[in-house]
Amino acid sequence: MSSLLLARNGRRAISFIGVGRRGTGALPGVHPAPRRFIIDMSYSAHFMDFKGSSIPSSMKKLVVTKLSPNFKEAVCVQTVAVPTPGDAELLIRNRFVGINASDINYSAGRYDPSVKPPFDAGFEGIGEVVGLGLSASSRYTIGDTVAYFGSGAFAEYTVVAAKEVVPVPVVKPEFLTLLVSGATAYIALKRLGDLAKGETVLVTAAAGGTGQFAVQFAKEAGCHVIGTCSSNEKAGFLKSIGCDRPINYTAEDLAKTLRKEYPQGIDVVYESVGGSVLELSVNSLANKGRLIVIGFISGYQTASGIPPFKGGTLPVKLLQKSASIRGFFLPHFFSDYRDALSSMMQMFAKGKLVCEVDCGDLAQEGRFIGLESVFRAVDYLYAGKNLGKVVVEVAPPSVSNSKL
Ligand code: X1H
Repeated sequence: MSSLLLARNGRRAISFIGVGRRGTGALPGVHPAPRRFIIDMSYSAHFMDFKGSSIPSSMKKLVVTKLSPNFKEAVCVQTVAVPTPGDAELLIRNRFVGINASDINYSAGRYDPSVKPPFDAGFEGIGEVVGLGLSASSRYTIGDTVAYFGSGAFAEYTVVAAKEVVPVPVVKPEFLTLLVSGATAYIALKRLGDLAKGETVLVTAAAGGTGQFAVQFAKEAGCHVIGTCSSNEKAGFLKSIGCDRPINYTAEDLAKTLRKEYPQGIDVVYESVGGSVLELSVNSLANKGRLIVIGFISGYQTASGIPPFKGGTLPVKLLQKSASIRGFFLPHFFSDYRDALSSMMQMFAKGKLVCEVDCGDLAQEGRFIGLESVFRAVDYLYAGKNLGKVVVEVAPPSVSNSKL
């Protein structure tokens, strides 16, 4: 416990009162009482270790101040005090944060309509533990490298419950791709896909954050994989990760290609676009086909968040093919999460999983560095420019920690 101190650099006074040998009052022959500290109990739940952490007194974070699917209108950068972790919590210095299409569903208040702004934005981060509560210290210590899936990630520092973090061997953005994007593909295909060897799988937005994983997991299951994308460069990437038939829909007609090359239909669709792409996907299903809705990005920027869908004949279409449409929302599959992550981390360690990261190196204003660039990164994703998972580098690596 001696390395755990009751203070944080420059922010909290060390809260003890020393009694005993202080001063000059000891009488000859009378042994003074041993040095004893009376701890200010108001800090007892917050054993902070600032050894090498150099935590500043204030930090920047992104806060939703007004509900809107327009991220720039909804969110502003605020300078606030660095938060203090509670007993079972960790204070994490974020090194990278992940951008998700759903960041704008969150900023529009769609996750929980009863929650009113202001609230913190961002779903996922990776970085190092720089402070922790007493009971969290049984499993974690300062300098541990961790990733997490939770709210308030768009900040220089985030407090996260210790039970919600995943230890990672190093702070690499590749690990960040697994938390939401990878886990969504892994669990959705495993639980809802019912994939069998030799089946045909269509992945829409296949070169995006989650699509890249769906392609690889469907290949792993022995399926023939078709992937849609918007450029030849992305089609080349899809080929490189094993996609059998990349379709650049800006160069060839998706409906025609599917009709011509897959007359028997598609067994499983991993669908994230919505609207006309969802309609086409439903119409392309094979007998006993399964369509998994993991999102519908084409609607998110609208007021309702829902793209138009001509579903009038849907019951007939599903019945005629004994087909089904299933929705997937990651927090509902909490019990599958740890297994999914450890399996994906092992695959990555063995070089069997590509986790493509797009930090905006080719973006107009360059690499996404610093929290302010979250705005650009969200625009970049919605412009369909990313190849792989969009990641923002919040801060440069800290020199004190070699694992970074
Ligand atoms: C409690 O269940 C949910 C599920 C989804 C609460 C909110 C949502 C949500 O906002 C999402 C969402 C979340 C994750 C994801 O990968 C995709 C989507 S799409 C979506 C949504 C979009 C527009 C709406 O009007 C409602 C939900």
